[in-house]
Amino acid sequence: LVAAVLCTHVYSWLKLAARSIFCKIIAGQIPSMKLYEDDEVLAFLDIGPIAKRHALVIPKYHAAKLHELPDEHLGRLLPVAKRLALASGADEYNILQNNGRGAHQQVDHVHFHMIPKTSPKEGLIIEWPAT
Ligand code: IU
Repeated sequence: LVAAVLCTHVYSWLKLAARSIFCKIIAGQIPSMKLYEDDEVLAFLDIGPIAKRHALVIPKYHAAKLHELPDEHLGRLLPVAKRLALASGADEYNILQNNGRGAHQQVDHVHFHMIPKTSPKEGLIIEWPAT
């Protein structure tokens, strides 16, 4: 039994090690400024923001590029990005999603950027469903 438990741990560690830095953020192994979380999606502040309240929305399912993400895991990504834009109070913002180094993707885990151009509000943490 001990060997089985050990194997399971080593296996899940290896699986995690093989995945992305965002998987480690999801697993809580790397801290992040969380803005929203549910069973499918995590949103957090970008560590290298190009604008105030620059946020990222990621699926918990690991896929490096958008075309590798099964449709059933696409569900709440854009609605959460939209909700973050609303929560930032910005009426001018970019939603960006890069795939591949040549397309400026640095982290191989699907993510949508929400980049406000104007941020009149203080907060970004969102409620779901919206009240
Ligand atoms: P890109 O679309 O893959 O280029 O964007 C990756 C983003 O992930 C970039 O804006 C980084 O600042 C951000 N990021 C992060 O928020 N936390 C991290 O630990 C790492 C990158 I590595």
